[in-house]
Amino acid sequence: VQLVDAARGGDTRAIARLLTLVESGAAGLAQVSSALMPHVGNAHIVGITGAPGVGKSTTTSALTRALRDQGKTVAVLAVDPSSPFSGGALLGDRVRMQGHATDPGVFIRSMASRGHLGGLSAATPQALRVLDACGFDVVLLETVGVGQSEVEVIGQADTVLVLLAPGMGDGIQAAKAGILEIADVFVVNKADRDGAAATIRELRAMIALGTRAPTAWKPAIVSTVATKAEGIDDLLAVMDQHRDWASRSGDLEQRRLQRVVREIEALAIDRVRERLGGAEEHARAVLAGRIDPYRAAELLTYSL
Ligand SMILES: Nc1nc2c(ncn2[C@@H]2O[C@H](COP(=O)(O)OP(=O)(O)OP(=O)(O)O)[C@@H](O)[C@H]2O)c(=O)[nH]1
Ligand SMILES: [Mg+2]
Repeated sequence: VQLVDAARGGDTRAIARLLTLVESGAAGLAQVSSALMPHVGNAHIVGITGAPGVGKSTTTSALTRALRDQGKTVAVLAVDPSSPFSGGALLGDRVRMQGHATDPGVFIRSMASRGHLGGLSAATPQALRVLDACGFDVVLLETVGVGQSEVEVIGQADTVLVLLAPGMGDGIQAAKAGILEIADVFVVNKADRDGAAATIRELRAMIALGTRAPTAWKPAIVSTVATKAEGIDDLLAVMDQHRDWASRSGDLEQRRLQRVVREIEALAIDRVRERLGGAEEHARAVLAGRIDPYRAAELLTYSL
């Protein structure tokens, strides 16, 4: 709890230590969590996702610079749900983000899943809470890849940016993972390349065909050249518009509510799982044909 005070006072090492606690799922987390609670709810959490190489890290860096120019403080949380270790991609990101290394208004951290159950989906909301409570105006939550776990992680954001690049055929890839449905803003990056206009047309057509309710937010499309910071100011403006719309319409509150519902359920399920003990003995009985899986589930939950 002292650690929480230090972190809120802007002590970068204290923030980092809190995040390590969260990441490792250490005991004492509940106490930390409750100390954070009175201070959360002010940060704008912006998720950034898209296929590998589309320009997420470059965009994150450009957004960070532009937000700093507006006088806002920024935390960047790079999350890699698919690999248990922070690999090369994140290393490369460190190099890209180096321009912000000496700026006390910017905090950068990467998280990998460390292989434990429920790992990142459980750790991400806590980590966001830490950064929110520490007073960062904007938290940029960057994921690697577009799989199911990325959708889960990015679902923690108030505003979701989905990055595409011309000619990568990733529109369709992303659609499979369900990421298009959760986009609030489509960012067509690498607009300096051929095919950007075609990608925008495809997106417009897709949005027009979409099944979202008429009162819902209509996903915006912004084109950028992240390497030259082109379109970044437009992107910031759209991010703000979305945030304003979301708080006015009640969408933000609804999202936050659903997020906490999922978080509580996940924590509760962990507890139940702990109390259940192993199912292996019952599994053997099922395999041997002595009982069926329904009966096994009954036996397993008998003591709950
Ligand atoms: N031409 C062009 N290249 C870009 C643009 N934005 C990023 N790049 C380049 O694309 C490459 C990948 O960019 P990253 O920002 O690392 O992409 P990423 O999505 O973070 O990649 P992963 O983390 O590996 O998934 C780099 O070489 C960038 O310099 C752009 O707007 N135009
Ligand atoms: Mg990256």
